[in-house]
Amino acid sequence: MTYDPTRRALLRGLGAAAMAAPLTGFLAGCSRTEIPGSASATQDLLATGRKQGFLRVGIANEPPYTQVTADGNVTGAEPDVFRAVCKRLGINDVQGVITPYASMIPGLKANRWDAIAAGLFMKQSRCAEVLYSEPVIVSTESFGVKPGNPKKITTVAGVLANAELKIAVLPGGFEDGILKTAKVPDGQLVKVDDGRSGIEALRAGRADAFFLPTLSLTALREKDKDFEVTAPVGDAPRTGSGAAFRPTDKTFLAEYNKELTAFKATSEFAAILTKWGFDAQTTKGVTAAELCKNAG
Ligand code: 6CS
Repeated sequence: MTYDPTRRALLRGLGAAAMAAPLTGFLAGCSRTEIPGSASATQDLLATGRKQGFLRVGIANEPPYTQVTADGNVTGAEPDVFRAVCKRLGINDVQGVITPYASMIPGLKANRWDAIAAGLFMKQSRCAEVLYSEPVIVSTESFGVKPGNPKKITTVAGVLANAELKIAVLPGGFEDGILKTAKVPDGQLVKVDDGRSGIEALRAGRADAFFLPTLSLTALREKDKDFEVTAPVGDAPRTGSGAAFRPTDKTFLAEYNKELTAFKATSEFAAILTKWGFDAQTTKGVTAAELCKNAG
């Protein structure tokens, strides 16, 4: 899987806003809906993917769900499974485009990428906009807290019960949605760009906790021991994710799910998930339909 450095360099240059804006300058002469190399302009994603030899996916950079290595390789549990299933469909390469979670679906609908493989957790509002594959990952949420968890932050209900508490979240992320659904006032939410800035907010005392998937916090703690990860949050919904496609790509989804189901029965699938710290057993019997019932 290759990471498209020119696009990253471009996006880095243009900053967050550019993540959502069409890169008109760079792609002079191209209409908004037709990005060279993007398969989105045609109805037949599979044929186009096979013909051009790759698909583009929206990703984050949040190990173990997604990771971009120093040499530009795009990996992590979701992209690795996506790549393997694409190969089974005769599409040998996948190009990753980093974007915030809140921009993943708008970018997919604006044909900036052909799919999302980032650990974008299923919930009602998202399932109403995109077609999710069957789940690849089932996981949990936790709070990153100061050593010893001095404010005893362990549940969503506990956050709601103490208006003093400030919780760092990714804007438009699943955790932001959980707190909003629980009617936690906006004033208690501290918006941060990514994992590292969430930990910074905690260290600087701008937040009392950072709400993120358990394994993402655990990965962050490998580099920075200055915080603790709580046990999975009991009153947070079970999270699950798979690849996401445009509503117009029903045919592709059907082919993709067929190969994914076969792939999930292989030791290679289990090996990918285990490598990234996930338990392949947890997806057993869990369906997209079920996870799409998650509120928010
Ligand atoms: O689906 C989401 O929005 C969340 N997913 C991951 C893997 N990390 C945080 C993000 O909020």
